[in-house]
Amino acid sequence: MTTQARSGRVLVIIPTYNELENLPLIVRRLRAAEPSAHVLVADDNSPDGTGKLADQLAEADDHVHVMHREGKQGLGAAYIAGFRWGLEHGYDVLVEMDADGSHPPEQLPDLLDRIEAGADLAIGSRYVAGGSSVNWPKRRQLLSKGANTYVALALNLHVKDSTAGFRAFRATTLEKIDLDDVDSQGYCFQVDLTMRAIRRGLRVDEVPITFVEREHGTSKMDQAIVVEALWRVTRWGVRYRTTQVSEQARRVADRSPRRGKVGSSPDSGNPDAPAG
Ligand SMILES: Nc1nc2c(ncn2[C@@H]2O[C@H](COP(=O)(O)OP(=O)(O)OP(=O)(O)O)[C@@H](O)[C@H]2O)c(=O)[nH]1
Ligand SMILES: [Mg+2]
Repeated sequence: MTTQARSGRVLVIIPTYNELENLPLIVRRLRAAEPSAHVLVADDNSPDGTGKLADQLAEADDHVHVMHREGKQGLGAAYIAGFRWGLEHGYDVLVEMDADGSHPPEQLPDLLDRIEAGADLAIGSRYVAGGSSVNWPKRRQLLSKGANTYVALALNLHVKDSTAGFRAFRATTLEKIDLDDVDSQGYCFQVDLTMRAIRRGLRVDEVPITFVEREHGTSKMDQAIVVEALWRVTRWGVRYRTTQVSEQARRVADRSPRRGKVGSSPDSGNPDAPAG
């Protein structure tokens, strides 16, 4: 897909924690792939000096910006801070992209094209036709596929790769999904935002991407991230199903001629407010 003139301003947010080797490579590729896009590096005071390197990149290129954060607070918190910065600065499309090369910047134009075609959220998906994972260990593939199957069943999302972290949001999408009460991280952060978009009736499209295992640096993925995802998704799933059942019961009761009308609470039918 060729890069075309964009109808809105695009900000690509790259969260970093110890990505010294990867950051210059990814920024260079990104600037070549989508030259009009701006970049915001959201660094959590990386001990390896990634933040300083980001400053040097920003000095040399007016399309690169840096947000220095106090310490490691998780991927989700870094993205939320980056989204807020982007919304305050008037960007129309905000993109999530890892620094480690797993999300090929050369495929960003495909995501942006999908936004221009009307999507409110475009997800770079490994699990739609044409998508794939390269060099990913079997164990990680199984975990990812298992997580996506569980999420799809528990939350009824109809998205094949709801944990994917390469995605483009319209600014209006982020404004509609109450960033204030998103406090999930890692895998779960991505599921959370996907769910919020879908429950609000927004258009979520999946675009095939080739996910590539990182070559430099180390993964920040750990057991705590998996456990968090499991318990939060289970809680959201129970809440979603409970709301569905009570909605169904209310509809049946409303239709019954013998019973009086069952009162409805103001927030009934609103399964979209994931708690915690
Ligand atoms: N600012 C910030 N960035 C983070 C944090 N944790 C991870 N990142 C960045 O988020 C991106 C994804 O992290 P990875 O460690 O690659 O995790 P992952 O992609 O889920 O897992 P792998 O598939 O093992 O690479 C990378 O750019 C990291 O540097 C954090 O606490 N703060
Ligand atoms: Mg990674």
